[in-house]
Amino acid sequence: MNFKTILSLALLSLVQATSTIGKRQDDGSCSVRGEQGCTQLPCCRGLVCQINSANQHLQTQPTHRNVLLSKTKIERSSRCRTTDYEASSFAWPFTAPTIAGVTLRVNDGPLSPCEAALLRVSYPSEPLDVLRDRYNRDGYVFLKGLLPREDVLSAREAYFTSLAPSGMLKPGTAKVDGIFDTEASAADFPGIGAGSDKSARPGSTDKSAIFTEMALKAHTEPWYAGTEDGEVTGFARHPALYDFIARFSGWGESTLAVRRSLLRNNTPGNKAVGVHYDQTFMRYGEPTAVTAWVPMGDIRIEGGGLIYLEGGEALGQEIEEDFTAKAKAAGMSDAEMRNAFNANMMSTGFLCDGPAEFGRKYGKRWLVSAYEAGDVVLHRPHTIHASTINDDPEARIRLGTDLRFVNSARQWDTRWSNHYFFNDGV
Ligand SMILES: O=C(O)CCC(=O)C(=O)O
Ligand SMILES: [Fe+2]
Repeated sequence: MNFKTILSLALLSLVQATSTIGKRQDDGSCSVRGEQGCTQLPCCRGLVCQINSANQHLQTQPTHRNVLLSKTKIERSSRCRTTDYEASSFAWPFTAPTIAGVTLRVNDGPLSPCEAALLRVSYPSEPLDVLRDRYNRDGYVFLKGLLPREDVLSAREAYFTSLAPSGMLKPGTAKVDGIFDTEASAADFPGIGAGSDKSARPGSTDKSAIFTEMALKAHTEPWYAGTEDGEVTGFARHPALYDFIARFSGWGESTLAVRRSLLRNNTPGNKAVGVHYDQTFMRYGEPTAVTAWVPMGDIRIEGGGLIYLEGGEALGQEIEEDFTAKAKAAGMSDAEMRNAFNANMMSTGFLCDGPAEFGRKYGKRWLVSAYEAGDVVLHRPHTIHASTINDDPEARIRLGTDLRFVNSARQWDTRWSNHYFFNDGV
């Protein structure tokens, strides 16, 4: 080898050493170095991922046209390559839609195609053992058509009938459709439970105070909560759901539907629920509660439905164990430990507000779906989930409720025995 060859080989290795961003790792993810440090990014099979300098994927929708902040392009071939481009060449529409031809947005931006996949579908008619195995393995079981569609739609209609005086619905539309009046300000119709500290009343406008009062009242109306004398059962106590959970959990008559629940309006233009697992909010009980997430109406894939982190149950457990080990090492009592757990989270109890950043950090995809009235997803106490921003093309308001079930023969978090009210501290 002559001197010239040695010099060019040395230069080549120097170039490679300084351009290792986007290099494929053994587990198939890319290591990406941005201004905020090194983040794991799942590589896209045959697709182009684009990130800005904060490692966020570029927006893809015309209404959210973005100015590019960085010049990095990552492609997947046998290994990831990086190339520099002029900022101007990155204007919309470069990024491929997330899934099924649409772009899904979360609180911290859009998800790229390599960051999402579909939820696994199950049917209530499948053997219970199969469904339980799936629930334990995946951390969730997505049951198509568990509830009669017409019951779900009547509950939806009742909700929007009582909320209509708030001015949230588009004039001339049917209540059951729950179409948001896009002439109105989204800030006046903030999402219940979408990230207010210690369950504080969300919103800051005068109109939002009126809306949230009405939205709160819906939680105790007979159509939803039933009546104490049992004359009216109420949607939250739907026997088809209760009976299924009693059999599925094996708790039988000890199965208790806890009273506290949140009727969540995910209105177009608002923030969605951040990344969390439910045990954070049920810390005074054993980690055995079952959450039933019940979409109240049809939800398009981009309509603001719940999303689950793939393999997120094991990660939730790891996070919990990590907290426990640290708290024990610090010699904390059980009560101190509970407070410390929540001190590790955000003040809302969320692990993080932004699902995109969270998924990239752990190199995991978000599992997404469209939902139909009658579907129910059951999830475990440590299953990590969040929701997407509601970008429904018709501005359909995403309504859902999360109903929780415990084994009353065991220790459970009795703070959940009251109806939800603002600042209830749970
Ligand atoms: O409906 C939502 O956006 C959040 C629901 C949730 O976190 C749950 O069901 O546990
Ligand atoms: Fe949750």
